[in-house]
Amino acid sequence: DKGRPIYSSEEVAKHKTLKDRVWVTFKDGVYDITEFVEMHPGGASKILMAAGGSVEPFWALYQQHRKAEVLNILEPYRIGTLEGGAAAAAAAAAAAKDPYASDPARHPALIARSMRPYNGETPGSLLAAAPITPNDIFFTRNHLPVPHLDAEAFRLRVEGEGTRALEFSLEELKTRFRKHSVTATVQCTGNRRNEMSAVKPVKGLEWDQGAIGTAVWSGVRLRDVLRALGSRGLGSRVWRPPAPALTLCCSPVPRLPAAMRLLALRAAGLSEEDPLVKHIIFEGADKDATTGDVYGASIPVSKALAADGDVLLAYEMNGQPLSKDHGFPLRVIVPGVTGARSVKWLNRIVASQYESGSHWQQRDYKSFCPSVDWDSVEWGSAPAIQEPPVTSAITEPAPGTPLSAADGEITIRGYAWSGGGRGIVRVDVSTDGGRSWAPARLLPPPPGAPPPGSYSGAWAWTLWETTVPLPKPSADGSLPPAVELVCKAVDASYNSQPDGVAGIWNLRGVVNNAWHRVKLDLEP
Ligand code: MTE
Ligand code: MO
Repeated sequence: DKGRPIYSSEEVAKHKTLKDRVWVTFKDGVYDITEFVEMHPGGASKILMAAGGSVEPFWALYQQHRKAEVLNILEPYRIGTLEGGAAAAAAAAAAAKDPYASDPARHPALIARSMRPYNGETPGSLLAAAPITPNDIFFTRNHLPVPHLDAEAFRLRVEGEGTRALEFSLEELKTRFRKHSVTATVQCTGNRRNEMSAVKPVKGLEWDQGAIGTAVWSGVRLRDVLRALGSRGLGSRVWRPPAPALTLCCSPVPRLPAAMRLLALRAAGLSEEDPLVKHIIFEGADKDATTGDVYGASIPVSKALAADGDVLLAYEMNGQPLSKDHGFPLRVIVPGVTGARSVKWLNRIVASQYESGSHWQQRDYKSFCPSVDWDSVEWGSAPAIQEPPVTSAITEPAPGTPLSAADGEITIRGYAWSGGGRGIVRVDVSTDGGRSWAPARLLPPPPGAPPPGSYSGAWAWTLWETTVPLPKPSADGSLPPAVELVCKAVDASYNSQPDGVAGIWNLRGVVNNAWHRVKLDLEP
């Protein structure tokens, strides 16, 4: 390395385009790969994501880079040495007194929408590249600083009205209950909010279409844990009917007094018929230092206990322990329900007569008539969003990609997903702003998910693609100046999407499921 110039990371960051030349770093090496960009086997756009920074996070994502040849290809492009290295930057950040200073490092491909708290989405070109979203580029939605929990000391407290409280270590959860895996999409309620604020300003993060992702989640069923609450919580207080009443088949079983019926129900585990339990409340370990509030949400007990509800207390994401950003060591995954209810860093569950009283259950993640504003909103007048409506989006090509009519055709890719486990039966695509349509090809489901169009249990999105002709020059040689790509999906209940945002606009900018439109300039 002797004699090579030393560059700071700020200097490297200035080289992100072919015009400014494309620089990347690997370990302490600085490389000018401008000449290599067009030769990259994965395409120029993929390698340009690493421009101005380290290639290591991207190599970690795509296995094919874990070979010596790849280093041999890189080496001739070396121009210098990186000053200080990444460790120096991390130490400087931690030194600053800031509740977010100890937040984990994030993958540079994520598009940050805010840093404190951190919120970042997956770029379209990576989103629909595979049915399972790699952990490192799965969108992150945090309301508060990331809590740092110790897996050994961790305890999950489970309690309910009229029952004793139970505590489980992570190890107890793993060994006392059967491990279960569910392939499920998590989507933020504010996904695609930027289209709503284009109509009229809304309060919230300016998400594009990437606040969504799909993973194979593994853990224990919430249902199994709640049943343990019922039986273990009551212990010796279990009421048993007199023996003859149960053994004589033809004599009527005596009707139990209400309180005793309840005890009998509890003995068999928590039940939907229990009048004292209507909601299951989840609390996270992330806390607002000024108000003392912790993140919380709840779901109806029917979803929590349903045999086919698949609600998980997950400790793994795609076969790996949960990362810090995604809820280490334990989170809830509520399949088919909006992301806000899948509480991360879970440390308390309460079976209750009431919904969660948290800000996020009561005064957020609700939608209203477009005329309702911040002065007139009555939060209590609308229910908390649980199952979101059917949606779809184009992930490729990205807005701004120039189209060349000479190519003759274009390949369009995207995702479609609906709440409640309703599968996707069809995705329609238009290249003329919605005047004419053709169905797209639905891609095979991710591992563990039922086929497209399934009526229930379709917790994962359906990816789709289609190749369509581009407009041809008319007799006088003229071409439309732009093409408007549009997609819309139909779910297993034949729900479809509204054509525009205006009619579903709401002050928080949530549940935008309008037709997704991408306008692209057309060149000859
Ligand atoms: N859980 C806690 N404890 N704190 C949070 O801020 N955000 C919620 C949910 N669970 C949140 C949480 C929201 S709004 C969403 S969309 C999902 O987590 C996002 O999950 P992800 O960050 O793993 O993608
Ligand atoms: Mo969210």
